[in-house]
Amino acid sequence: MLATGDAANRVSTFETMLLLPRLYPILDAGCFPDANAMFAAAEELAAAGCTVLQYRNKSGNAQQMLDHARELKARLGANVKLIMNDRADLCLAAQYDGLHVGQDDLSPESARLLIGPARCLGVSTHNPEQLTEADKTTADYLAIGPIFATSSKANPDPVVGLAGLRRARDLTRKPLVAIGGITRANVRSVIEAGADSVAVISDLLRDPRKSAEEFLRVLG
Ligand code: TZP
Ligand code: MG
Repeated sequence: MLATGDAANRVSTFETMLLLPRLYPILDAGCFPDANAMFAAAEELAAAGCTVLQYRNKSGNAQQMLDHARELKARLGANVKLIMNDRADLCLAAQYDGLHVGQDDLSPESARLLIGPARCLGVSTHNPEQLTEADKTTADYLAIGPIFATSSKANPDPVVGLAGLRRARDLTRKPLVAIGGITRANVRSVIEAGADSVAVISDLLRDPRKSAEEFLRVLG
């Protein structure tokens, strides 16, 4: 286990950069009519070349979430790394590659105690103060958002905009994921403002394979 003082040594490790490609799709169970539609979308995203997916479910119970998580892992195989949203317990039970926590979840250090040093840990932030705090932890990457208005999140924090993203870029050397309202039409501006990666829900829902291929083309 790394001591807190070693957090800086985890910054931009080769492993994290490999794990964190430019496109970071989030599979939000609430955006699909049923689980099979979500599994099919996941397979389409993998076929398009996505190598990391986050599983997010704000309304399922633990057993439903674990069943979904295991099915995603079984269908996608070892070439797609899987990140569990919110739940360290389900990250471990489903043997996922990483965990993503927000400001109302376990603290990054508590999450790290549970998932251990080898799994990837991401932390959501919404303003410079939160980002600066998260930067001091053993998080492997930080997320900042919403960059633009989003309808995929209940009670979203205020939009940070591209100016907020540029400021966030100046505050951390950790890999930075931009999230919130990112589409094929605006993704280039998000990368130019300093994001290493973009997390996307809604602009991957309709024809996931084609949409992901178009994102990946723009992202180079
Ligand atoms: N956190 C900040 S914005 C957001 C989350 C989970 C939702 C992003 O979804 P979309 O549809 O890409 O705006
Ligand atoms: Mg959360």
